[in-house]
Amino acid sequence: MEKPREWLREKSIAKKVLTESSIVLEVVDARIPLLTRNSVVESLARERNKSLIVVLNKSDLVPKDFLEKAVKEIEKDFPAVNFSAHKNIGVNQLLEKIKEIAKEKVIVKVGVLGYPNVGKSSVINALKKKKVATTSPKPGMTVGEKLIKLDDNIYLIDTPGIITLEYQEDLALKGSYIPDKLPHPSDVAVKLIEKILQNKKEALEEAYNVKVSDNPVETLEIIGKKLNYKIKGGEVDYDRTAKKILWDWIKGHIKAYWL
Ligand SMILES: Nc1nc2c(ncn2[C@@H]2O[C@H](COP(=O)(O)OP(=O)(O)OP(=O)(O)O)[C@@H](O)[C@H]2O)c(=O)[nH]1
Ligand SMILES: [Mg+2]
Repeated sequence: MEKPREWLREKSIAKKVLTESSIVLEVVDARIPLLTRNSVVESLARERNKSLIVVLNKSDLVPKDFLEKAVKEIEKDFPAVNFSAHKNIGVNQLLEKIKEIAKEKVIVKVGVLGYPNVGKSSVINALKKKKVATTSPKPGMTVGEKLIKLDDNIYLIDTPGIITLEYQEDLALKGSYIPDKLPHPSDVAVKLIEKILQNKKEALEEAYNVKVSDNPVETLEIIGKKLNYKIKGGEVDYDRTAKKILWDWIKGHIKAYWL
C-alpha cells in the first residue's frame, strides 16, 4: 500500500480559498456524512473565524430519517443543510443562509470545499441554476479554482477536492479516489463490502440481485460469479469485480449509508 502523503497543492488551494472567503460551504456526501467531513477545511475555517455551513449533498440517495439524524449530529458543530444538486433539494434554504450572512457586506466570496467527488461543482450549478462548473463521476475533475458570480455581491469559488493525510484505501471508501488507480482494489472492495454488510446489506443484494454472505470475501466472490467476471480457468476475477463495485458505490448504484 502506498504511504500516505499530504496533498500539498490541494491543501494550499484550500488555504488560499479559505483566506479569501467569508463563507465556507463544506460539501459532504450524505451517504457517509461523517466520514466525508474534512478536518483540514473545518480546522482552517475555525482558526480563521469563517462562517462554515455543512452541505449534505446527494441526499436523494438516503432516507429522510437517516438524514435528520446526520444533520442533528453535524449541527452540534456547524449549521448544516440537507441538499441534493440532482433533485434541487435545499437550494433555496442554502441561498437564504448565504444571503443572510452576505447582507451587510459589499462583496462576499463563498468557498466551496470538501473531498473529491462529493459534488462541489454540482452544488454550485444548483445554486446558480445553470451549468457553470464541470462535473464528473470521476474523482479529481476540478483542478484549479474557479470564481462564479452568483448575485450582485456574492461569488462562489469552485475548488479541487481537498485531501488530508490519508491512505488511498480510505479515500477510495469515500468515493474520492479512482478505483482503477488502486494497486489492490480487492482489499478496498472487501473493506467497503464489510461496511455495507454491517449497515445495509440489502443494498448489495438489490444492486447485484444476489444473496450475500456474512463474509465480505465470500460476498465479493458471489458478486463476481453473478457478474460472470472470470479469469482464465474459470476463477472469479476479483480485481475486476472489486473495481466494478467501487465504481457502483461512487455512482450511487449501491444504496447504502452509515453515520
Ligand atoms: N445522486 C446524486 N449524485 C450527485 C449529486 N451531486 C453530484 N452528484 C454526482 O456526483 C459526482 C461528482 O460530482 P461533482 O460535482 O463533479 O463533484 P466534485 O466534488 O466537484 O468533484 P471533484 O471536482 O472531482 O472534486 C457526479 O457523478 C455527479 O453527477 C446529487 O445531489 N445526487
Ligand atoms: Mg468539481
